[in-house]
Amino acid sequence: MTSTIKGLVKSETKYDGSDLRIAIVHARWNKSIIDSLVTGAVNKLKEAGVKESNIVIETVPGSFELPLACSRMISGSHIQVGSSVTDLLGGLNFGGPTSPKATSRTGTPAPAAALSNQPFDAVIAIGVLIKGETMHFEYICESVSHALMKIQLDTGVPVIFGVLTALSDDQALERSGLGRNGKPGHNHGEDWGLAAVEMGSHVRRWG
Ligand code: DLZ
Repeated sequence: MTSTIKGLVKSETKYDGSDLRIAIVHARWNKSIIDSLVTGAVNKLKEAGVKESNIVIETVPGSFELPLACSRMISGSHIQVGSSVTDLLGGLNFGGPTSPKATSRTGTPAPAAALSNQPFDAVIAIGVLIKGETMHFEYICESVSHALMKIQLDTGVPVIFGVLTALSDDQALERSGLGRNGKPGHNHGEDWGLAAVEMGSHVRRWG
């Protein structure tokens, strides 16, 4: 077996997400890869104890729109934005239209328990940028990564960098857990879910 020095070492601390409220903002470009990453992140959030009703999901067209959405999610977290993951389960329809109020998939109001005005402890920004023939990729990667860093430093709310910057479809497939050539790859969305719980817990402790 080959060993590698690269990658994230699992934390020795087990972080408890049961009191955390987490937002996921994801782009819809390259959606099959996005869906896998979002599912990975949600699975790890729930494994760490984050309640479904405290996971709010918002979508934007492309990665370029992620910073503004994250910023507004943080500043407006006292109002209802996005959809609670509770409403999206049973089909994991993460790409649906955003709604100003959490509503169920049948259009009826979500149960009161799904509504919270607790500020977000962390926001996970998820996008998949795949290099094409123009300079689009470089401009978007550069501006989005800088903007997301600025938002977390300006607000003090952790913004998890869930943007894959892939040079090929294969790289994106491998890093989303969808795999290539029969190998499953690693779903980086799982790491982002864990990072959100760890950073959200740290920030609460740091005050
Ligand atoms: C325009 C564009 C291109 C070419 N590629 C991607 C991509 O690979 N991943 C992604 O998330 N978004 C892409 N976009 C869309 C931009 O992010 C943005 O949505 C539009 O330029 C509108 O502002």
